Amino acid sequence: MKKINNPNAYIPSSGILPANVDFYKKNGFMIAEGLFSMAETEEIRAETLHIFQGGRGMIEGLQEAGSGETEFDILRKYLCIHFPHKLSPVICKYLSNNKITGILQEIISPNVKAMQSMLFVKAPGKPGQSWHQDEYYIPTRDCSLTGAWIAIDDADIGNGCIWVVPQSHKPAKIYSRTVYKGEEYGEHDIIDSTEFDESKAVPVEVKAGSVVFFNGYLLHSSGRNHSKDRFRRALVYHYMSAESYLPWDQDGRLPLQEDMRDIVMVAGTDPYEEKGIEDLNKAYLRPDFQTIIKK
Ligand SMILES: O=C(O)CCC(=O)C(=O)O
Repeated sequence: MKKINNPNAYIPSSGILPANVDFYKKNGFMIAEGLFSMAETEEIRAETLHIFQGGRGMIEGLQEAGSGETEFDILRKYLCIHFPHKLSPVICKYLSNNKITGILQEIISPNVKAMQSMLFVKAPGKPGQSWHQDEYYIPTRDCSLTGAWIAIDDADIGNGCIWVVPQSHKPAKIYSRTVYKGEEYGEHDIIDSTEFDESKAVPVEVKAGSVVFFNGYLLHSSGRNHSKDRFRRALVYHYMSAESYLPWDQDGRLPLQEDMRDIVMVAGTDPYEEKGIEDLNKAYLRPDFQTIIKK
């Protein structure tokens, strides 16, 4: 497994150091290897199957699991479910796990809220996610948006690990977009690769249980799962400073408000507590456009 060639990219198991925070501020990402134990990772892995088996309720697009279907048969149909924390107490529990929130408080603010979760299955053959910035989709505009990407399986180039362009968050600008016609990625609306130097991209290969933290303005992608028989499951949570408003319409799924309040406070106190919390988002399956087109 390839390592990032700067030791400060890796948070030691004894806890985050100022050198890690400096690395993160400069490069836009860092890694906590083995942050979750094998038992914790296994709990998330088992919950992933349970969700896709319909054990947390049927959602649109989920297919009833047939009686002789194996884990492989069930999971290979899916790419990703959005907002699994809305269905699953297990996924909800890890959203505010203090091993994650302790790190977030060092890089975001003492007060942190979460607004999104995504659970990727990425079966063998499934496409990757093209170059993008999470900030484009989740507009916080204060540079505090942070993804915590938890590897449920070992992730490497072969099964479609995350790639990042170090320091690409620095201009704090939204890069322009173009149409993509290749095969590696599942989307056709991607960041224009003439806008940045793709040769600077590095793969972030990690073992199961590791967590990759990345800034919302950082250019990142993931490759297609080119392996024959290995899933590339990952659970991603998104967080931001609780001090900032969140004017997010969830890609047109919600009416635009100045401050979307379907959030979970995961650390510190909520400066806007008087506004209350709303239950607006629902779990949904991400359409797998390439599979749909090829059908
Ligand atoms: O895990 C992946 O394949 C993509 C994840 C990602 O790009 C994200 O969480 O923003």
